[in-house]
Amino acid sequence: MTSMTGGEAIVSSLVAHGVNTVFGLPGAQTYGLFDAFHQAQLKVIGARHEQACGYMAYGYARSTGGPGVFSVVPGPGLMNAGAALLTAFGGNEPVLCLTGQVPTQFLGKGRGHLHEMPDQLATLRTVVKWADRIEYPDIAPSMVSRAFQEMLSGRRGPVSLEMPWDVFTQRADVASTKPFDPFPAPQPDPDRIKDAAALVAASKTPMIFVGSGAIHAREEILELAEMIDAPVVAFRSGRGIVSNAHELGLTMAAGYRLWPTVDLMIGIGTRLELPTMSRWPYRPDGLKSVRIDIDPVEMRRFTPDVGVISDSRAGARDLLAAVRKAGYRKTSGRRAAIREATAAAQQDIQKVQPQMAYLNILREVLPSNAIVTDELSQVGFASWYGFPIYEPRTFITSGYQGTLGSGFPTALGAKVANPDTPVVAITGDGGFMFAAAELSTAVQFNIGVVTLVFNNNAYGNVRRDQRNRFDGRVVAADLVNPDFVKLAESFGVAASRVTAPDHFKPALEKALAHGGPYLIAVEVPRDSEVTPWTFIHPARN
Ligand SMILES: Cc1ncc(C[n+]2csc(CCOP(=O)(O)OP(=O)(O)O)c2C)c(N)n1
Ligand SMILES: [Mg+2]
Repeated sequence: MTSMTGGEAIVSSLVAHGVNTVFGLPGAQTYGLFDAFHQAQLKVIGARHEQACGYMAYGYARSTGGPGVFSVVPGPGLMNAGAALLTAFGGNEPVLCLTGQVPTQFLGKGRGHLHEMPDQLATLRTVVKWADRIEYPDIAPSMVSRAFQEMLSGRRGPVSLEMPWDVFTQRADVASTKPFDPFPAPQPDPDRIKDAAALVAASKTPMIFVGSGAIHAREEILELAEMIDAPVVAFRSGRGIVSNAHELGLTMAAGYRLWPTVDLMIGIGTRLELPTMSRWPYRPDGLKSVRIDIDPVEMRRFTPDVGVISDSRAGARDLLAAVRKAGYRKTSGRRAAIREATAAAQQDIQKVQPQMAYLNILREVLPSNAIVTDELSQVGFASWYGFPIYEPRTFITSGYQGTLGSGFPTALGAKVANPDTPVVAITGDGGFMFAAAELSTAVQFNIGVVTLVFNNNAYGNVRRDQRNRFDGRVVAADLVNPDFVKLAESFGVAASRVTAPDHFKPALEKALAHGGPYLIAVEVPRDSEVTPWTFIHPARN
């Protein structure tokens, strides 16, 4: 037993779980926590808005595969971080949010104490996987262990702990932290595996879909794909599990060309958004389906012919063994068809200009392990299929949340976690400005992210939709912007301007060589972009 404050008890538990970096913005309730961060010599990255704390923790988690931790004040601070928590929830990322509460004596009274909200814990529980309150210092170690267990078990996700204001500085005797083992994952049911293998054996043209839940199963998945000549398609978070440099690692644009011929889809650790939600407009006749997922609820959301509820690695491993035993007769010409689909897609997507001109240069200049974050923007959308990815965790998007404003702060968090890896944020002028104040954070902590701001002086995607669908009427979609180069320079961030793809390569090389934070403002005439949607949602324009 050691005498500790509530804040110190939380921090000693974080340290026991291997945490050495936290993102945070302090306030009255959390002074005791931040002082404990300081005393424990954690690296504390401050920010100019709570959304950035949450997104940085998300970028940290996604790029490393380990937990990202952030702290914000309760109420408004927490709500400011809400979009980032939702993003981590959608992306199944282990992000721990530490926040405060009103003092114990005011809990639940509704007196209107500083930052009070009607039922913070209830609100939190609707946007994270698990949340609880630490009411006394001595229960902090077991609560923190529980938080890590929840965040890292099964389908991963964000969690949150709140502590009343007075408890952060209240002293008690606290026992040392014992991390909890993750909850055991369900083992693949051998009968289901046999049924799945039978479907695979009967299939001539299988296609594998992967999501972030399959990242740790990449070796088994590649072996399975090679054994059955199946292309492996990822939408966003599963990209890089099978490299786009591999013949069987397909972008969605290439995958869609083969889709009409597919007779079996195998989903591993993925929601199957592309083939089963509104994106790909039809399902081939007679299509069979197999899913491997650790989350049983997924089987209810889209019920496959055979569902295996297990960790993706264990499931892929057992399926591989069962298919090997059952034997698989490859269809002659399948590899050639896959190669042709990739080549044809590669040619077809070049019409998405000027986005592809920029993306081609970006890929040519960046090393294969560089980390890129996107924004919902004309270049960001095109990057989903037009920017080849070679390693998992190197392409960080906001997933199905599509949270505008996430890209730049997410990149900052990824760079904090990977200081020696080039990190580039692809943003639009609209999305970048959500968190432009974090240029200060980049300077203060020397976070060398290269930010590309594609400036079309509009919420360009909204503008196109409005023009196409509402008789040309545009509302709240045009933007008046600062001079982005001057803006960056005024923060102390080096910057340059590019007005055509021809000038992009030297500017990018210079930015990467600079090492510190850098912004490239790419001027793109309004409405000049070819729609990127053709290859994401073939039925819309
Ligand atoms: C938090 C949030 N607010 C609003 C939107 C709706 N939205 C999607 S794309 C977009 C416009 C993006 O503009 P910009 O970042 O400039 O990219 P562009 O399309 O112009 O390249 C908006 C407002 C969103 N996705 N997320
Ligand atoms: Mg724009």
